[in-house]
Amino acid sequence: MKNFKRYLITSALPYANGPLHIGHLAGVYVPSDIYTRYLRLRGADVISICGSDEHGVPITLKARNEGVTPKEVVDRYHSINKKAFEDFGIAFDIYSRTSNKVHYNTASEFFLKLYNKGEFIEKTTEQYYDEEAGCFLADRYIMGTCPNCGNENAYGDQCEKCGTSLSPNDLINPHSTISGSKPVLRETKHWYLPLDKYEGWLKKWILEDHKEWKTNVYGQCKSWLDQGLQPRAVSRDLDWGVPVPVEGAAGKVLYVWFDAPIGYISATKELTPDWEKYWKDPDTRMIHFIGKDNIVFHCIIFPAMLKAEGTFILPDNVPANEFLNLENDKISTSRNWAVWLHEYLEEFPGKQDSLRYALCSNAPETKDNDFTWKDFQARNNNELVAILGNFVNRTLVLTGNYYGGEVPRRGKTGENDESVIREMAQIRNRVETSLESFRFREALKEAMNLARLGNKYLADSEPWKLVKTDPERVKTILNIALQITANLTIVLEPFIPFSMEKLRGWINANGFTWQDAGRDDLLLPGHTIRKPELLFEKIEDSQIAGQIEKLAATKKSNETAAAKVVPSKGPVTFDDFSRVDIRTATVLEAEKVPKTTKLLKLKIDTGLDVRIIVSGIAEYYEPASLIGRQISIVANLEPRKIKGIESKGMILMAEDSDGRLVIVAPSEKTGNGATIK
Ligand code: B3M
Ligand code: ZN
Repeated sequence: MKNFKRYLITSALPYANGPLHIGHLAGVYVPSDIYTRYLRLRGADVISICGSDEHGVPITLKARNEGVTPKEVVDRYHSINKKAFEDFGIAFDIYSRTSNKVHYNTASEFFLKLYNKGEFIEKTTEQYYDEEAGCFLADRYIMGTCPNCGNENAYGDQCEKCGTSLSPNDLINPHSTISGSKPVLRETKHWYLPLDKYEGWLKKWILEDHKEWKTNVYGQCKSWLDQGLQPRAVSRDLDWGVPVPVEGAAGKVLYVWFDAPIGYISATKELTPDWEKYWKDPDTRMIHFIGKDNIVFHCIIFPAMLKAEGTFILPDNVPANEFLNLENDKISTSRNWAVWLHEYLEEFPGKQDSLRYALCSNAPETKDNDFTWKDFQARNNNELVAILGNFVNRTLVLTGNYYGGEVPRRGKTGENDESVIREMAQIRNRVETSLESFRFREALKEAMNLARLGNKYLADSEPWKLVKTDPERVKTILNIALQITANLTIVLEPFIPFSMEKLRGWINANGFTWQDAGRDDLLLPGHTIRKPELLFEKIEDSQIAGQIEKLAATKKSNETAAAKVVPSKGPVTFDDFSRVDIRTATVLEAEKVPKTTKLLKLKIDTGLDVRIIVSGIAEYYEPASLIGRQISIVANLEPRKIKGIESKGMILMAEDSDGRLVIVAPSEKTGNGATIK
């Protein structure tokens, strides 16, 4: 790998439209913090940048729902989130915000530079407009049916069900999320970044030059690039955001995904007058920590913007994580299905490291993972308390008891002592290799193995028994145990910084660097240590039961709420209804649509004909289980191409409030083509 002079670490700017939860920490901020702390320990020139993303529809929608201004929303959550990061020891050098003046200037200048270089395409197109609310409907202001999977609640920018990225014009039966009305098309002008122009360059830069990127990241990039890139609008008709800084752009702002990544640059400017060396010197290594839903923006769109601008460096790696679930269910702000950081701290005061530890041990690095309270308790009690805490406590207490807190001199060492010293000498290399490849779970495991080694060493050599018969030997054992303890303060610092700070205080040692890890002479004979307190406390069953009950109550209230508020669709005429041709049919063949997770291609006998229908039920039904099964279909729905397959009609399903689908079928067998009325 190239030798870099300095590091620029960025962490995704969270939207300031709600508080932070464990998913944020596990996916983005604990990993970026671990990496930054490690680099700092190495003495590297590193800055860690973050801040609030304060623009975009997520903010204005929240404001509208609460009947307050967007500014009130972002002010509130900016300070809540800034505090939560500080409380959890996420050590950014700056936590800025995209509503700052520096950011407005930086983002406008960036846009203007591209504009003046002729990098944008200016296009007037027809877009949906809400006549009642008097505004264009961008992104999440418009909902409708997903053309890909039939989900009726797809947003104008994305269908959350099948993950397809959409534009409002793709939606079937669109409606405004502001007024609920059916929008009309109106002309409007926007600026587009011609991503297609960068396709060849991006293919080489990512697919050839960055084969080392994590497979989940590389794979997503490849799939985007294989599908071919289209020009992408970088402006929106909204009144909240950075105004488009050119003539004739009244009422238009920069698209939030255009301005937000520029926020990394603005925050650096705010942090240091020397910002250019971090952004423009190719000897800087820039790394973006993000969640998987942000991959395309950080690996394709932002790099294309930077390339178009021409004077900035590009990210060297983008170690995106997958998602964390909570007790087997997707974390969701609207359903309050989350562990909120500020609530955690109220309920487990002072136990930041327990959460950091559990989240890192179980981080969703290669696939989505599940956080459970039981696992959290087990990690705390069986690992932090029983292994690390126990080892440190025994070592420090015995040193206090036997030698008044003075580090004893090592005498003659035997094979077991030597082997422990040899193992310890490997620790730096082991942890470092994992950290450098962004495998933080593995790195933490390696670091904890040193505590395991220490624990076993004490258990095997039993100094508390030997002290009467062989006091010289006990000095050797405790000297080595103290070296292990000192090493732990180095290799565990990136993961559990609060506890390691305490431990450094107890052993009176603050100046170690990463390069010291592995040494067996960190604490010299005669150096004094202090009386320790408990490093970790057990978490009781009753506390865990309390958390589980709280979630059960949330689930229950969501269910009642969902049952109550299934919105009615408003009346249709009998004529309208009878124009829908619903009938029975039988599945003849069923297979998965390649490269999709949700779609099945079904060949069915409708009584009228044999035809193909593509349906989004692959998650709920095995293809083989459907063959021979009777179903109900809308037979006269206009044919539609889905993933290149002509789908003629739609299968009727019942969808519960969790989005689970079941087939609606005649309760007894009837002929194919029987009409349903
Ligand atoms: N605010 C999206 C998110 O929170 C977005 C990240 C911006 S990073 C430049 O998922
Ligand atoms: Zn969809």
